[in-house]
Amino acid sequence: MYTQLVDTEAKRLRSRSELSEPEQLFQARLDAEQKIEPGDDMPEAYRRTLIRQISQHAHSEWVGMLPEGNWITRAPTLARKCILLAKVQDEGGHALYLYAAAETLGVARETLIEELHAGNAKYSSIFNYPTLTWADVGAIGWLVDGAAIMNQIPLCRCSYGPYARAMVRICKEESFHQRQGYDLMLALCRGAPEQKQMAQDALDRWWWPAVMMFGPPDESSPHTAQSKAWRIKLYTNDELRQKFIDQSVPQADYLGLKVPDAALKWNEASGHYDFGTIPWDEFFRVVQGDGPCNRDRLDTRREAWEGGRWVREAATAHAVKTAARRRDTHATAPGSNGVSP
Ligand code: BYC
Repeated sequence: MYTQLVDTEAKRLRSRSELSEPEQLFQARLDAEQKIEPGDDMPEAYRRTLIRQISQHAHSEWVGMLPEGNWITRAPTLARKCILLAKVQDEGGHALYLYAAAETLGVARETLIEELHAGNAKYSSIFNYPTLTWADVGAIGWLVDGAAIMNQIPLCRCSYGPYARAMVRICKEESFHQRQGYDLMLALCRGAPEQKQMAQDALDRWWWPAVMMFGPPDESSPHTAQSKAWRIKLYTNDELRQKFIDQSVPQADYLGLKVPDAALKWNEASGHYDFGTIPWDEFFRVVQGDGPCNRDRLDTRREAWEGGRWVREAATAHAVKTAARRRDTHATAPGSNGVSP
């Protein structure tokens, strides 16, 4: 019934008058800020865009457990270990809500995971960088979760109901993650000079990758215009990036750390920070699979999937047996429709 709304050849958003009648009706629902639910009629391109974005988001959470998980055994105190363990478990939970949200669009979780393991699915570029010191755990919480919240708070109001609802809980947890990261950085910055230096080194390495998490610049983002029209995205990549920089620079000042950007300067007229050249070549290299840890991340996920196969099989067998036992008990219970004792 629907034709594709995006002219992918020209990357041009079709004007309202070019839409078919069902497409116009669908757009009117979005413009009225109505939520779209799983059983609703929707253009095929809207459905595919959501599967693409939600599954990439789920994979990011899933792979995103690895850089920090690497530090659980080496956290410096019991309290820090418990906090980090809880945070990494949360990320696993986020992946599960998001895979479930994607499944409401008619795609199986196993198919999405196979695509990830085959190297055909994207996940956030940020997780292809190594965590070299304990301070990296702080930098990830502060900057990576900080960037994630900036991007994800608007998603709580996006047009697809299951995605928007999943994001509400995810954002609450991300907010705790961001605070634990900043608290960790603060402890290091108030500690010995060597600890402060470790925090500065982590900021130097994570700043630009975090700035690039928001995606390519608006002029080279193929999906933003259509995703905004569909109210999947409420802000562009550059708008969110600017908000993130404006929020993070005073936080770095408070820590007594220097953001590694010589061109960074408050612009009184615009009310925003001006910033230097973003290393986009690096971003595209990482997204295309050639970052410092891309191969390692996928190998680890594949090994975990294979290593956990017996657990999935045992859990499934247990569920089948339990269901059969429940059916038998029900069938033989007095007053049931089964055979009376
Ligand atoms: N990395 O037209 P664009 C977390 C791809 S998890 C890799 O702007 P769109 C956390 C993009 O997919 C954080 N690829 O696309 C977890 C597209 O490729 P395809 C994850 C990227 O979708 C654990 C192409 O570039 N957050 O916070 O309109 C521990 C063109 O881009 C990236 C989400 O997933 C990237 N950074 O906008 C701690 C949020 N950026 O599909 C923390 C939900 C772009 O054409 N997702 N690409 O092959 C979104 O909001 C949007 O999908 C994006 C990209 C803003 C990311």
